[in-house]
Amino acid sequence: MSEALANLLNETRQFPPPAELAAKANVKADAYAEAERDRLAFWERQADRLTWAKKWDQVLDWSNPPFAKWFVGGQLNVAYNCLDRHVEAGRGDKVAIHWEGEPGDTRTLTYADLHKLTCQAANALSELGVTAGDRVAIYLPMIPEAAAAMLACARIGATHSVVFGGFSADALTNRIQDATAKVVITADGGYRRGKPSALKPTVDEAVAKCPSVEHVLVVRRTGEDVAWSEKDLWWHETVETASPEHAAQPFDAEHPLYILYTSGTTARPKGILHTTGGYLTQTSYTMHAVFDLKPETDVYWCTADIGWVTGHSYIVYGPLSNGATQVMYEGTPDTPHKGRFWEIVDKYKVTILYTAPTLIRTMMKWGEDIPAGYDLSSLRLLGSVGEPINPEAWIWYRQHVGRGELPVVDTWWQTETGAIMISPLPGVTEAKPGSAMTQLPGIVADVLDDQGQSVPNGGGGYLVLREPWPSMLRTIWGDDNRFIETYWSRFGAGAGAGGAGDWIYFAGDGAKKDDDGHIWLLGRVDDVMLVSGHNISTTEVESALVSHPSVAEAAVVGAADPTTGQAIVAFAIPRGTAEVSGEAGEQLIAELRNHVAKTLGPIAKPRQIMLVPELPKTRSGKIMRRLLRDVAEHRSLGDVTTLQDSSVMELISSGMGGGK
Ligand code: 6R9
Repeated sequence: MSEALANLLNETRQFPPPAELAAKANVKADAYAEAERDRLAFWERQADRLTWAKKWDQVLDWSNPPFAKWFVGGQLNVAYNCLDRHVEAGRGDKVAIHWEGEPGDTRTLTYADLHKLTCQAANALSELGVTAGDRVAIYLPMIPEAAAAMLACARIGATHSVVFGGFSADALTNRIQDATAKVVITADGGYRRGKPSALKPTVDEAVAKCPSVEHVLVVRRTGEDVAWSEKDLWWHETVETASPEHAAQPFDAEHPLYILYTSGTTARPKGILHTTGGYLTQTSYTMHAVFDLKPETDVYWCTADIGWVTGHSYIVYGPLSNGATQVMYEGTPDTPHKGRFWEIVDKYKVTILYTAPTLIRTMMKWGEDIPAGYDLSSLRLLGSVGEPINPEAWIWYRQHVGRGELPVVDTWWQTETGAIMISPLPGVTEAKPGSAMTQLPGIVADVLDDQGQSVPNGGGGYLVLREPWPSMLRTIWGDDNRFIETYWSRFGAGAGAGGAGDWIYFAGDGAKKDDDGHIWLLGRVDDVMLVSGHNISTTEVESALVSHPSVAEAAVVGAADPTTGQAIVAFAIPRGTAEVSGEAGEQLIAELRNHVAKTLGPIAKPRQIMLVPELPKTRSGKIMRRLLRDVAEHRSLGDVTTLQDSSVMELISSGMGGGK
């Protein structure tokens, strides 16, 4: 990427960790040097945080790149590490999950309770003929059974494939077929936006097309009527009547733990495969290091859905392997009112909150009076994941949720990486708003230019990972070639003749190093704009827009332009109080265009800005710029199946042509 991009960045604020947190932090600054001295020995020490049935013979086997094997010869059981060992150590009465249903019903599960339910589910699955290596699809709302189902699979060595409960029958069908799942675990439905939302009919439609499925286990959550077939079994009649005695067998460190499909931009989703020992080592360590988790006193809450990797790694495996107490919430942030999240923080005295920029920007739009109405004094650490967080959103989060004093950890990672890779350490790093800052100890990240050269500080390019890491994906399920092509063929040895040398993982994200060498994520490479020969990142223009007091959220795309190649087209959601109709709207648009030009330079001035009420988002909350590009270029919309709310696009398309 060009120098224009490198010059855009101008965020200079910096926030050191609170002294008390720094003094008591789980991980201190020496971890970096320790890992650098001997990376593999460092990861061995982190693997030792787990309980192994058999110790490994070799830390890393990288003799057949890019197919990695970690902790070769080692054996362990993931569910044992997440449950049994805490119970055996006398912590069975400790709360594992404070569950809050959307309608306000609650359940409290101790480690002993969750252990019992998991053992029963493991026995039930075994009785249904599920054995190690079989695949089980999980299509559930955010209820404790989702965690128990995943852990039950892990316990018996079955590979789970969790499919987000908002996905359609087609999406579910494709995923069940790709993994040839033998059993589906679902529910009659869950609660969304104040009413029951059915799941079972979607499963029925999918299972009709999936001959591999032998049984469907159905949790009763909403109590609504469901159609019933001979494959269906009620969870409460099958699992809850099964024996609670179950001895966890150890599995090989490289035994497949789960497949998780990334929606991606192409039609065919990629089944990302994660395995056992390395995955648990890194999710467990990063939970301890990045969230500074103190299992005795912390109450942790990750607002993600279990259908995403964040839910896998930081609701199930990371927190439970560390013996955390956590909150799990079934519903939406504005049901029955816009203070619901803060009410939950207040009620359970949450100390660590992990959420997404899309949520933070929504809260900004709703206004700071809402969090101000609750007691958030229990909080001590805030995290962000999923998209680049705009500096103003970061500052708002710290100010209005974090009392202007809490550390914010902006954590960069992917379904493919399995665990957090780039993030501040809360007791060490002087964080800069908008930057994920530094590779974690044991991780080797870099930013390369088009030629594959590492860019100097101040330069921008492509984010890569130079060394294998324990929780890395092992392949794309059933498609090794696509694995190599997608991630390993852009740079390094995998790029063939021109790219000799080491194997380099291509993350698909644009990034830059600032003058101190800190990393700033700039959005997906596909989204980068080329304006008059200059690469400009969507993230930076969006952040400039969000830094204007009248803008809550913005999305920026490059649209074909006869003179500049691509021109910047922006979509902005005004903040609650901004006047946006008629002349006031025109005035605001003119002001915003100038504001961007002033903040980033004239090259980044949008050709056109539209004020919109909403933005198209994936179901995991990421902005779908591809669809906005279709609108900006007056094309009919491409694949909208992963869109969260399809009415949004109609609203935006019908308004197009209005803004200047
Ligand atoms: C964990 C997760 C991965 C993509 C990733 C990047 C974006 C995630 C980010 C971030 C900037 C962060 N992303 N965290 N970008 N800063 N802190 O979200 O996994 O759903 O696979 O998405 O999300 O573009 O490549 P996944």
